[in-house]
Amino acid sequence: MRINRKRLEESMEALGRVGATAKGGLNRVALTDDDRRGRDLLVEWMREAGLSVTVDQMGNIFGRRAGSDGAAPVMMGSHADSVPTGGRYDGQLGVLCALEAIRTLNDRKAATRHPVAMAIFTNEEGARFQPAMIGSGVMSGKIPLEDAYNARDRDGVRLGDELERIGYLGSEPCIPRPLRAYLELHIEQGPILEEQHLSVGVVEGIVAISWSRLTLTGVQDHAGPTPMRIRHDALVAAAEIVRGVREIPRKIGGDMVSTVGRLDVTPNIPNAIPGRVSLSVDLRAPEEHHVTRALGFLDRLVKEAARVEGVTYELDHYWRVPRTHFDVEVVDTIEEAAKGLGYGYRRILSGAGHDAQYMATICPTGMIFVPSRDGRSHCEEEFTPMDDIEKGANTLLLAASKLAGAA
Ligand code: HGY
Ligand code: MN
Ligand code: MN
Repeated sequence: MRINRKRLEESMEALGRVGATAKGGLNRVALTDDDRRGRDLLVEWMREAGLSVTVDQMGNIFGRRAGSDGAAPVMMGSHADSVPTGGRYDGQLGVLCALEAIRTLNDRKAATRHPVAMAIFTNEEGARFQPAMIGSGVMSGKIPLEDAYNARDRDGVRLGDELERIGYLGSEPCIPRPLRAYLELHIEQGPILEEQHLSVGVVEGIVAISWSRLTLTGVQDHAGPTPMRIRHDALVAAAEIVRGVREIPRKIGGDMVSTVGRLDVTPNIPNAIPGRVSLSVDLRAPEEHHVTRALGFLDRLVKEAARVEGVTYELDHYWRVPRTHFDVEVVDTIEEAAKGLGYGYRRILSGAGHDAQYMATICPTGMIFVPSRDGRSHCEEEFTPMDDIEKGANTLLLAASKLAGAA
């Protein structure tokens, strides 16, 4: 049993046109009209594949293919939202490979003991609404539903209102359900598989992640007459902090990474001293205690930079996802599938967060990676060769069929 490469490629093309950028990337940010169009297309395809489709309170979309007994389903999935000017593979590839696996089971009229399901999780990217992985975060009981509904984008728009506006505020309770396993295919978003000329990554786990938001308040003033000696410039303090955040991985060691990805300046004009700056800090490491130590460094760094410049600050470490270890049996099943298919593979750790990180807290979970050209992602250059996608999708199909007890 192998997936239908041409059909998968056609689905990738069609879905990739929804929110496509001129440079071949994707701009399909969560709960926008393009996200709705993408969701509508996927729901149409899921229904055509004979799945019973439900939408839960967080707009997570589920499709279910009946099994021969009432056992807990084997679920495959990922997300369909992208970062702004992102790529056409992050998330949507996992959703389409899940659909293609189900379509292939249908082609073969394959009976499975466990039902086979697929999932499309809301706002995995955390680009518009923070934090990331919010749909699976609520479903796994880690993020309260009301907190998710009250998340606001930079224009102050509420997530709950947007779900309603695009018609995906479902009634199904967004709660943990019994699952035999959850499998997610995803692009690696790093350079390892390509460097080692391998097609499949058998993912053993995901790094620990922490997101903080910092607001620095100085004294907004005129850029001309205000003497340097009396300035309290929020952007100068922020600059010190950005440099310091970059230094944290060198101080901590290991494979820690740190990023200031967002920085907003007020009033952000040439002739006013910045009165307020808000910025994001993303810290990740394979070792949980490294993230904890890094947050201690960050606290001290911010306190000192604010003191020197005479500004005040609010620092909120608002999101933390622990280091994730995937289920041994599921990881082994994925490895056996890749080995049995004769594909070049290796075990690998994910540096990116995924819905599988939350799903791993409620059911046996594993992931399959396919290579990213030049390791690039969260950019329009994101690309994965179709040969590798086909191998990843066949590995997913085989592992899911095995776990579902295909006849
Ligand atoms: O942040 C992440 O790692 C994922 O892309 N949401
Ligand atoms: Mn993703
Ligand atoms: Mn992503």
